[in-house]
Amino acid sequence: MSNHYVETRTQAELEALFRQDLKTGVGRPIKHESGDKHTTGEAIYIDDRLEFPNQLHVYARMSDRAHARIISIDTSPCYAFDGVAIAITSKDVPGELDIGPVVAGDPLLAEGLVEYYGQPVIAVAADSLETARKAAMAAIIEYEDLEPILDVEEALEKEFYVLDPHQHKRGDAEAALAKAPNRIQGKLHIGGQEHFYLETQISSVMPTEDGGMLVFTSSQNPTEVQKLVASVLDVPMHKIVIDMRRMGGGFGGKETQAAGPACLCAVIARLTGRPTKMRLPRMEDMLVTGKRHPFFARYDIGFDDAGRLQGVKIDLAGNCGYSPDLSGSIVDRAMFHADNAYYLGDALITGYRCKTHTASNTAYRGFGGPQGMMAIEEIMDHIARTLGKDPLEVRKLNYYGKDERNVTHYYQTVEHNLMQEMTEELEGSCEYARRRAEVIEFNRNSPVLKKGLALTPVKFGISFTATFLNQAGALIHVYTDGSIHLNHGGTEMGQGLNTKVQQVVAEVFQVETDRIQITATNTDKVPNTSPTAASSGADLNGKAAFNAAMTIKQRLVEFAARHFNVTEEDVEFHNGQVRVRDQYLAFEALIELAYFNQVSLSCAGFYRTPKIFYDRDKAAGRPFYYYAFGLACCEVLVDTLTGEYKFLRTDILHDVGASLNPAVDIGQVEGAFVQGMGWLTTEELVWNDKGRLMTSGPASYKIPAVADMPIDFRVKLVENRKNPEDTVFHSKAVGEPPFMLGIGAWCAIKDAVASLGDYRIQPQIDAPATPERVLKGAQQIRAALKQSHA
Ligand code: MTE
Ligand code: QUE
Ligand code: MOS
Repeated sequence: MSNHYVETRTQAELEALFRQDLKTGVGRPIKHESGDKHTTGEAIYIDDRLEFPNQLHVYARMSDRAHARIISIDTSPCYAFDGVAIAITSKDVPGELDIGPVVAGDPLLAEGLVEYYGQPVIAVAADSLETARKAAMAAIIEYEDLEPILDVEEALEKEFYVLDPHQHKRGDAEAALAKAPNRIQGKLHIGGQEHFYLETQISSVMPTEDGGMLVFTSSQNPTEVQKLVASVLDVPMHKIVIDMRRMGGGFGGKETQAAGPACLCAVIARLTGRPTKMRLPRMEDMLVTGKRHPFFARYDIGFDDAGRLQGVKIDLAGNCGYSPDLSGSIVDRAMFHADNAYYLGDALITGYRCKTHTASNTAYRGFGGPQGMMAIEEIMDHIARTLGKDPLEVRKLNYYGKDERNVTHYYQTVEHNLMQEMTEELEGSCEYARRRAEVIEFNRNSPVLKKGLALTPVKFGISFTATFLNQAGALIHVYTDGSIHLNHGGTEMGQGLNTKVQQVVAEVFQVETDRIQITATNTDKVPNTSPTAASSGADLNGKAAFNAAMTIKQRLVEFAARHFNVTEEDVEFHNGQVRVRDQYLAFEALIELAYFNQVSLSCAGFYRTPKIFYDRDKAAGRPFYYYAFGLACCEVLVDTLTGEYKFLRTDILHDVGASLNPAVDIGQVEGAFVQGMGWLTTEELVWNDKGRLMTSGPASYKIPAVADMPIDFRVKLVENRKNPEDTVFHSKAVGEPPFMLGIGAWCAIKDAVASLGDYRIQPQIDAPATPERVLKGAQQIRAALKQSHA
């Protein structure tokens, strides 16, 4: 037996293999890399890891006041419980107390003041979670209550902000409004949304040598956790290693707010010298962590008699909760999407970051974009009802067009706009005109049950608007047996990022994906990474891995040309084999040969997005590398005496450029649509007048279930439209854009209710359109009709 690679196949057999195509390369609908493990339960999440000996469990006692001064904290009663190791307050944090991601504002434990019901005040570590919880509840905390502000409109009125207002401006909106033939105003409340990842926030920390820590965390942002753990411990970042294999869902909720549990564990591990774990029970997770920002929007718009916008003034007030977190960028993204797919004319968009005494709201799929789009989609419906037109006609009339009608209110030109052709395609394939006529006919003969139909577009800007974040790294090793180790700075949260990056590397080396081992995201392999967010995980990390793989491949090509005395053009990789002029050898044979000839088989790759720039002071530039487009047509049946509804059918046409993996992408589109529909229909967050979140579990907070899906659900990806920009294999990002297709569901409900007033009255149906709100909208129209008949 030899340890060396021995070829047993003939040249003819190798050549035949060479001529076949790769089965798992780019563009193939292969299943998720962990799909089997997800379904059998073999996928390892942090809570599934073997526990370290002598490990502590942490429970944080939360504030039960929305706004209060802390008079005193007595933790001595905690120590009466057997198994309690330590009870800490803000004073025990050795380094920096604040863990705010961009600017300060988030103390790890409250100091002197609590600013929301649910804010962690003390943390207790014990040998079981149950003991830690009982002990934490025994501590004595005295408060002096202060007046909380809980309402976003009140905060706006009082100019109670976490950050300053900001504007996007084009032309003279006031003058355009004054001379427009039609002018209307309106208001809209848009609800928040709980992330409801299946795996709650969790971290497990092991103290290592030299004051270091090995941190397992369920985070979209390992580098930021590394930085914050180092900062609360007052050690350099090089002491801290973050390991992140997978999350049981993130959806933006683990972009900043995974850091809290990791930092608390690290502080306790430092103080006790023991390994430490913290996993938030569902209710604690829902009380402590922030959600999607609720928004209050108001508008004043002018349009011509056809329904074409001439000028808009839109105020977008985000309810940020008690601290800034990422609210600066989130409200910015809402403002960037206040146009959605439409040319606004002269525009003044103002974003407010309102402070309330609630948990600090954070990233959530779409990152403010969905809330910004809700305002303009409400405006489209409002124009249609005012003029008595089909809302789709008004939408199409306002689409970005050619020449001067293709520049956004932040001065980016909308290039390669697919909206018009995609609308034509979906209108045809979903038979919009025929079904519109049928819906009108049905409603004429049905006084109580009403059908609604809506076809709504999505245009979503791809890139972090904080331009520096658009960078990524990767690390590839090829071992001497031809197996490949792949690491990159992105994180897997179920979205299929690892599968896609694996396919990219498979394509470059022309080997099947089973030869490529995916490994945990790790800060000591790829440093200084951006969060996996803004839908750009595959765009950025796919390119970084592509660059690393291409470098190794080029070394192999140069080596083979030299070694076999041929030209570089004579060396070709295909389907696991390498052709060297007219000779064939297996990929692993070439790798072994390269190793013996001292060729480096490991490489780090880097990528930065080209072309983008943005000057926030001027509110102008090209913040987005490109746009992703999508459309949904939703049909609903509403009972206008109860407000209940059922979605009958949804047709989606969505643009992912040249798909890296159509199976994963269709899964993303379906999941995002249903999550967006849930946001705008059944997912209602309710706080009481003391600022306590009353919907703190699945019994009172209703996410969509299988039976809430449209009965007939048809999802199609745009064909033959690769991304014209030089993205990884000309694909487009998919993670967030289809979330906003859910707006079609909300518009369909409003369409059904508007039929009560012969489509001439716009019902006020704030989001989420729960049955109660739908019923109120129906009653509003019935009352208006009664008044006009009297
Ligand atoms: N899909 C699953 N299954 N789970 C998730 O947590 N997060 C979404 C989206 N799709 C998410 C998901 C969000 S908020 C983003 S920004 C993207 O995935 C991030 O991954 P990507 O950039 O690799 O697409
Ligand atoms: C979309 C995003 C993010 C974003 C901008 C987007 C995001 C994010 C940040 C951000 C901004 C400034 C920082 C920082 C992060 O901006 O997720 O650390 O200093 O974290 O358009 O998803
Ligand atoms: Mo997604 S909200 O950008 O994590």
